[in-house]
Amino acid sequence: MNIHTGTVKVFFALWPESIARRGLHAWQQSLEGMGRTMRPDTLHVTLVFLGEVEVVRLEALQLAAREVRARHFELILDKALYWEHNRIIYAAPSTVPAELLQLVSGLQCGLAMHGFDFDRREYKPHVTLLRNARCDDPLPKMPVVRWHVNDFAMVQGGGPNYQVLARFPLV
Ligand code: 2AM
Repeated sequence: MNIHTGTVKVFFALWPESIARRGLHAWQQSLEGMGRTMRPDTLHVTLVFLGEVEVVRLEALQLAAREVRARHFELILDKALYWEHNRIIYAAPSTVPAELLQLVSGLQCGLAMHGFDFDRREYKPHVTLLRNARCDDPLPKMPVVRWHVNDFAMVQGGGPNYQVLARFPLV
């Protein structure tokens, strides 16, 4: 917590189950040496990023997220890519499931209705695998990771230490 402002950094994310996490960690191992590897237990897909939120509002934030109704889905991560602008290597789906987009827009609507502000940049689902990466050649092909997404999470922290504060089931 920032003791001066009484705030914590918060975001909503998909937090992988162990099979997907292991698959993503295997990708990280085949990319070793290309950058700083993210701790496997912190791998995630951000849904909505709020940034600093007053600690006294965390309960209201959790209640707002609890009202979101969205369907479970399968997320197929099948490509590793490099973003030069922030020097990360990330895992991404070739096809973004409609349910994922509905979850993000449902969450954004719910948060806005309850007076929370969040980052409104174009949504590009990804899992950051390596930071401070350098990559001149095409990345190796990766074995497909099939992730059964049954819930989403409210997470505190800006890395490297994240804490899952609450989980919300999908229907
Ligand atoms: P990144 O992995 O691409 O950096 C915690 O910081 C998570 O929120 C990370 O997944 C990070 O994405 C994402 N994040 C950080 N700042 C963000 C912002 N301003 N807008 C959207 N997502 C952000």
